[in-house]
Amino acid sequence: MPARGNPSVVIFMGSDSDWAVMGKAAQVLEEFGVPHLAIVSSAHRSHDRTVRLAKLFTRRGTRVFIAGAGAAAQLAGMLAAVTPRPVIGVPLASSPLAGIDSLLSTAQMPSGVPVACAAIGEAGAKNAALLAVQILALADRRIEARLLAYRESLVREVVRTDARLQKERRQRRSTGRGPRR
Ligand code: RP5
Repeated sequence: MPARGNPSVVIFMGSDSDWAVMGKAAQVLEEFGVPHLAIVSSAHRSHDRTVRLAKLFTRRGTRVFIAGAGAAAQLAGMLAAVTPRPVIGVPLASSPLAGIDSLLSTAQMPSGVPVACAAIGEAGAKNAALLAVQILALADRRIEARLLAYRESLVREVVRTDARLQKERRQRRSTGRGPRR
């Protein structure tokens, strides 16, 4: 059982085949310097172990759980049922239904046991990690400062890409080739 340490965030995955996408969540947490663990444990194939691990990490002080799963994705809901900590679900497009199945399975929790549901796939994995960082930032000024710096970097990136577009358009107009976009 991967029970070492006191990670602030634990990422659960239903299968190791989910890692290609869920690794993006781990990467974001790494970038923000958030102690985390990534664990393969299925809601269906290893339900007792999944519940035991969720309870163990709750006792150890894990603040947020992230659950990435595809198909009939019960993983996030199962974690939410056994921990009072926030659970963020990431629906994965690993079945012939391309994530619509896991989106509905993750989002449609009955009243009383909430799961925060991110977008399908890679954007959802990254956003789940960012949302976890935002939750941690409520009680950690250093993480909040990193988050604000990250947000500023997003603005700079938009300004940079807009400046590139404006320059391209000016050049096209001045060479008489007309705007392409
Ligand atoms: C889900 O079934 C997993 O989360 C995964 O997305 C999907 C397929 O799992 P594998 O058959 O690749 O192990 O439970």
